[in-house]
Amino acid sequence: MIFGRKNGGFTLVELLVAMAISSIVLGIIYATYQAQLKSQVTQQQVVEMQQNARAAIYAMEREIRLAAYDPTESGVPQITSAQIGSITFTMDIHNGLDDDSDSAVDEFDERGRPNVDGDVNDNLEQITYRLSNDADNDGIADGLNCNLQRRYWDGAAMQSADISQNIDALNFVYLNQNGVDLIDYGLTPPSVPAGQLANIRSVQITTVARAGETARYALPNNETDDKNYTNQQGAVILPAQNDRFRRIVLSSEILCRNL
Ligand SMILES: [Ca+2]
Ligand SMILES: [Ca+2]
Ligand SMILES: [Ca+2]
Ligand SMILES: [Ca+2]
Repeated sequence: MIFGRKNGGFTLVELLVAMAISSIVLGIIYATYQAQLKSQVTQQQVVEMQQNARAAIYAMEREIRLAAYDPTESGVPQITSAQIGSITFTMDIHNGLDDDSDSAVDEFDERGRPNVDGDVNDNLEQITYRLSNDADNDGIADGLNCNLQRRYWDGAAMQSADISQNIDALNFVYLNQNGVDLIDYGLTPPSVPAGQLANIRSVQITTVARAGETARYALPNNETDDKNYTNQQGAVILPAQNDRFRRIVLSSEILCRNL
């Protein structure tokens, strides 16, 4: 006879079995919870990476479309530098004057038209897009800590702001009216020769963005990123990194209306 039965309680064996079962059940619940949490975090990372990459492209699209904007036909605004990993351009969108003497520069006249003056020395009239960590200017990040950087003239000094994080590659292709790539790939860094800058009619931008910069953001199941990322011309702009990060490539072509 088993001692426990006499008291209507549990035997030691029954208790052990019950404990084992409940720990298995708890284990399954925990594993399911962990898996769900992980897939949720992953989805969130992917969404963040996509939003981040789109924001980068959108910001550049909007502003590069204005490159060389020259409402007074002064001939001054232009693309001043067209490299594989950066672009610098000017435009005449302000005159920097305080017309009504209220100590604030007036960006528009009384009829709502932009106040322009045929020069490119006013606020936001000179812009550069480049990577924040790319000393050799090849459009490939020199390390994991690399963002899309916008440099701008504020009317008195150059300023810079990082507008999109974790950008591994930023690639420009400059096309003439026949769709021919104007970059001389023999130059260091590859760029459009000065004499060809005025022939640029459209710009293709391609970015490769990465999700996160620590192992926490790694791909599942020991996967590695062995993809070569290419631009619209089929050229490799970021060779396979063979690390454990997730990446996305986005590309856009901008017609420069003012060129
Ligand atoms: Ca001015
Ligand atoms: Ca004013
Ligand atoms: Ca101006
Ligand atoms: Ca580089």
